[in-house]
Amino acid sequence: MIYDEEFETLPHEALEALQLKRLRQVVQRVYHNVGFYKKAFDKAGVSPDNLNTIEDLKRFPMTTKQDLRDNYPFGLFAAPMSNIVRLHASSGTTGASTVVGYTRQDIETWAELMGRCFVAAGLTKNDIIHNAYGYGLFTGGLGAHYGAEKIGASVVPISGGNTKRQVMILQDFGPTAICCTPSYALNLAEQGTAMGVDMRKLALRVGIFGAEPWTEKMRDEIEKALSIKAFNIYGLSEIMGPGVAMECDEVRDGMHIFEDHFLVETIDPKTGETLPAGSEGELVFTTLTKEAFPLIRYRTRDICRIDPTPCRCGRTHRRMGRVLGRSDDMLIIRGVNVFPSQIEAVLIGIEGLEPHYQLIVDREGSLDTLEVQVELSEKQFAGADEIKTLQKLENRLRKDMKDYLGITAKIKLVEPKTIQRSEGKISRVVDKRNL
Ligand code: DLL
Repeated sequence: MIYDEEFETLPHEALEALQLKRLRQVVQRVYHNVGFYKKAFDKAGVSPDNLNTIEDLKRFPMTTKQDLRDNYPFGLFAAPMSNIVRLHASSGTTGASTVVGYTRQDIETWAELMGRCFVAAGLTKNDIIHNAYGYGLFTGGLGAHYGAEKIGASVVPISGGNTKRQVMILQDFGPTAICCTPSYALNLAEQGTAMGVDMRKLALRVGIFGAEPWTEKMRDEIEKALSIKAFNIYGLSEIMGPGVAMECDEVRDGMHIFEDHFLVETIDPKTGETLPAGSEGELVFTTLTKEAFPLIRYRTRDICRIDPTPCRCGRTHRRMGRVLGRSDDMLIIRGVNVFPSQIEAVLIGIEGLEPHYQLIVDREGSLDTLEVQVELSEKQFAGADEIKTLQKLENRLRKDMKDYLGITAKIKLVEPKTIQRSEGKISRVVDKRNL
């Protein structure tokens, strides 16, 4: 089933013509409404008037997460605050996190695109959707919510957490579809089973999972544990939230990027050069229809490959493969995005600790775990015979990590000079999850 037959199956030439038309509009819009872009385009010697083909976009500068931080919170908005009806922010970040705004029309577009995703997974107004993506500043909850209402389904806005209650609601309300992160789906299955519930006998038949990397092996596990068909959905707050790309029911091999709304390029993350179709590289998006927060050539840091071959389902939009990794050091722990530098900032604020640390990410059962190993200062170590003092320090660090970054971590204080020192490029992260 296809939600928007006309736009999702546009022949290539028509799609490109539409993209060019929209591209010109958005580039004009940012040039005239956002000081940052005017400056950046002028500096690069490009003008919205020189945009005659889509190829011409390559001469325009790229936008990075740092640019977003530098313009925190609203500096890149292209619409006046009076036209903005919603704000979201990327998860797990302190201070200069990424704030995104939406006009009423942006919310409508987003709901439409999420509607496309649900229909691509075979859902209709007869479905009940258990939406366990977090509601709040994170885009997952409300994004999926509006899409579910858009197709007329009944949505259960359960949000994240409170797993026992979720299991009860899954039994009592009989939802036919579930939305959450893949790791939470496994966690739910485990906890439900531990409660004595046969999780394969629920009414669930479809799951829509994203917001963090996962594998085909996890797909198999989830499908078996819940007896459902599992779909991959991709998105990021900066570009819109969930619903930038979605697998189709017919093939489930790659996610169709909604190319009438997002122009995608693949670049070499080291040189910034555009790569030929089908190569593995970093995805770069330009939003074509957003009003409040358009982005031109935004570097996602997500590494993946785009499959340009036609899909059996009839959609003409190209498909992106699974996200293979990131070109920066951002970690996604239980759906929360966090940079090691943010953890460092928390450590530095605590007396008695040194900024020598190592992060060990692992998976216990289906849940991501983070252990922070951090060195005590010499002075602290010398006077550390009091276990109570050390425990206090550990608790303080655990609490600060939770308060500032939104993540729960295991803390291990280690002796001075025991953490390996850099001999060039330091790797502070040991990721044992094998994703
Ligand atoms: O995670 C939006 C979302 C919500 C997508 C619900 C899907 C479902 P952010 O918090 O801004 O937004 O995180 C965006 O998450 O750049 C990827 O690195 C990663 N990511 C998102 N979807 C997938 C996926 C939401 N299907 C960052 N596979 C992105 C792998 C994903 N990684």
